[in-house]
Amino acid sequence: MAKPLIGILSRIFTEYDKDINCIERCFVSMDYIRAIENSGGSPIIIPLLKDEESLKKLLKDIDGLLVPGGIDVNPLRYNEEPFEKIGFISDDIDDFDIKAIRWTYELRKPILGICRGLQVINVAFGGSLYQDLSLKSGYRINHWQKAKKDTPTHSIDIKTGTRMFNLLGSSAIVNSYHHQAIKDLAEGFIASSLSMDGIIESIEKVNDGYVLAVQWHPEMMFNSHENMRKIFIDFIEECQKQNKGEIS
Ligand SMILES: [Mn+2]
Repeated sequence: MAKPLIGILSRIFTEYDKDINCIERCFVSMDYIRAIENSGGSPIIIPLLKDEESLKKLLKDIDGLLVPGGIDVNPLRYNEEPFEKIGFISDDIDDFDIKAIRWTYELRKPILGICRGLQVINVAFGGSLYQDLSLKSGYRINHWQKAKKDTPTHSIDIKTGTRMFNLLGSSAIVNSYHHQAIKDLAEGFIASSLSMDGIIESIEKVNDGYVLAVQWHPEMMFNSHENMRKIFIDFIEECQKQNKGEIS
């Protein structure tokens, strides 16, 4: 059986150089590529396209979509004005991510979201975000660790009966690099895990289609933590089952 083709949505890096001026480059972090290829998938980078026909063509060709980390989602997407602690935002990247997520979901192909991926999936399906964790009242733990990228720093409680529970069991310790989090969870999803300060650390679509997303970075923990490999292997196995469909 052929390996499933996994599209990874790219990000934009603007290089400032005194000789070249600012050059925009399209990239995907190597950890995502390695995690997919070491889990039995064939990764392919999807460039930040504006042409809808070209994007749909690529989404029809892939067997699953990985929505990686990145900058903040524009709060106007969930009907909020920007708070002063909002980070970098880009309408081009929001348009690209949200279209790719909705069309891939229409095709009922599996979607795995990581970090911003979780946040933009929640917004694409009608949910909202805390623009900064300081806006959530009460006890808070550190969600931006000062430690090596594969160091697990905070624990999560995983809800019984969820897909994440089947993969990781009732608890896990994860790495953490986020200053935002889900506020209102999109309809049709459940929060499959929470940190000790009540932040939603993973979500999954209930019943209809495979959409699974995590707030931490399992791709950075892939080599050193066997449990994190299970998330990618589960996603790749699900992609293997897919038949190619049509976008309406
Ligand atoms: Mn966290």
